Amino acid sequence: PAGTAVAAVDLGATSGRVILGRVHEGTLHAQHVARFANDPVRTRDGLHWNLLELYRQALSGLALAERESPGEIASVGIDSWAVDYGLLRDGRLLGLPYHYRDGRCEAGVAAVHARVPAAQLYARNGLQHLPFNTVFQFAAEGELLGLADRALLIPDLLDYWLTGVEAAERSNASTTGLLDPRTREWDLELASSLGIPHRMLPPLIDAGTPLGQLTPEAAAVVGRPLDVVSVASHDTASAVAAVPAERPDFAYVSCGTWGLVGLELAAPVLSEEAYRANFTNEGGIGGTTRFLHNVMGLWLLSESLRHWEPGATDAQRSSRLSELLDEAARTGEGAPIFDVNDPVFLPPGDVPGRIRSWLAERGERVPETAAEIVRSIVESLAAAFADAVREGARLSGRTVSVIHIVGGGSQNTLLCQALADRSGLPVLAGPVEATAMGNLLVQAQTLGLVAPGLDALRAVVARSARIVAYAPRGDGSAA
Ligand code: LFR
Repeated sequence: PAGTAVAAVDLGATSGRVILGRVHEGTLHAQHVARFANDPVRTRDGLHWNLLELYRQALSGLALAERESPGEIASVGIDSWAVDYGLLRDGRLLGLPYHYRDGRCEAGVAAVHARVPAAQLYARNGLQHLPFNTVFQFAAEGELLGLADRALLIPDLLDYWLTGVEAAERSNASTTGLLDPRTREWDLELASSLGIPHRMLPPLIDAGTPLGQLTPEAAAVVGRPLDVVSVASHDTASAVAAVPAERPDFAYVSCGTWGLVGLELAAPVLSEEAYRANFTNEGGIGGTTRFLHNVMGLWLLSESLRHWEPGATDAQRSSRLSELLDEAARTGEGAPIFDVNDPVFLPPGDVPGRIRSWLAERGERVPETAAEIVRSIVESLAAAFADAVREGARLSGRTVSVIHIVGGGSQNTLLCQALADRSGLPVLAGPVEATAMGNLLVQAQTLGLVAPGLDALRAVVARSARIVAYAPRGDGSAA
């Protein structure tokens, strides 16, 4: 349909896309305009995002969208993965932003914990310990930090390049370790005690805040000075907003590179138990808390494929993965389960070899063929997802009666069925593009095209997406 459109730039850890959306009679129609690879680059000093390339691709995707729908795009919003940032001085980028899978953070973690012990840090920021949380990356910067007068998270940095406006959108700011999850303001006392100058932290804004028009330089590429709106710029926050839940007692798995598993709560849970279970309290839209745990996710499959098919294109790898999943489905029950959350699986490299060693070291059966390894990964992911749902429910004192899985993993039928079996709960799978839908619909709400509130947003998703239901087989004791 023609008429008012909104554009989402959604950057994932392995690919990015530009998607146009239109809301018609309460239904969202989304149209892919551009898709591009996100290939990090290793230089002498570590693993970096190719941010200029991502910015160029975003601009040219928007230019294409404007050419296809001249004059119809009412706003643009950007989301990406969390925690990573660029340091700036006088508006200029200092060095290439690091990839969170770079291994430089160990010293940063030790330095932070020497000043604020882990349990105390959690009591303040409610964030699960991940070695790459922004606060640890800052501590690993060394001298450079003192030169910077600003840090902007990836989507905020791209918004800044697009509009000249410096801000920190709250959903993503909540992954830095420097935001107070109760007040949703910067914890300036914590920043001071870690030697982080307050000037580094930009003014906070909520999803749905208009940022302004494209700069003349950006408008020259796109063809028109489009309006930019801040969305839930943390991809997981956009995805959770677009979970098509119709009742409150749901858990979610946002499954892409990572599997983000948890519940939506009205307030953070900062208990000793939540700290021990390493559950996080990230910010959702409408002041909600995303009480969740990071599980390793489809990364284990994509990185295994990269190892098995070194010279292949993305398309070749994904068709090989489909073949392997079909084969894996026929390998039968009883695949060996490994702990997907073991940090040995975090860095890029020979993931299949690490899985085999992990199992061998513990005297478990070692999968031999690629299909057997794929089956082991899928079953181990499903087991970890089911555990995290149970744990999240226990820690928050809530009952869960359905699991929604969204993102790329919702297309993996083997994974969805295994999740239903291992949790003993019905699983509703879809939409695949939950992140982009959350991005588009927050913009639609800002424009008044969708009624305000999370329930109204979710109702649009429920009407627009194809959802597949998986019923648990057995009683969940497979777990
Ligand atoms: C998912 C995600 C996770 C975050 C990880 C690293 O794409 O944003 O929520 O923990 O990437 O930034």
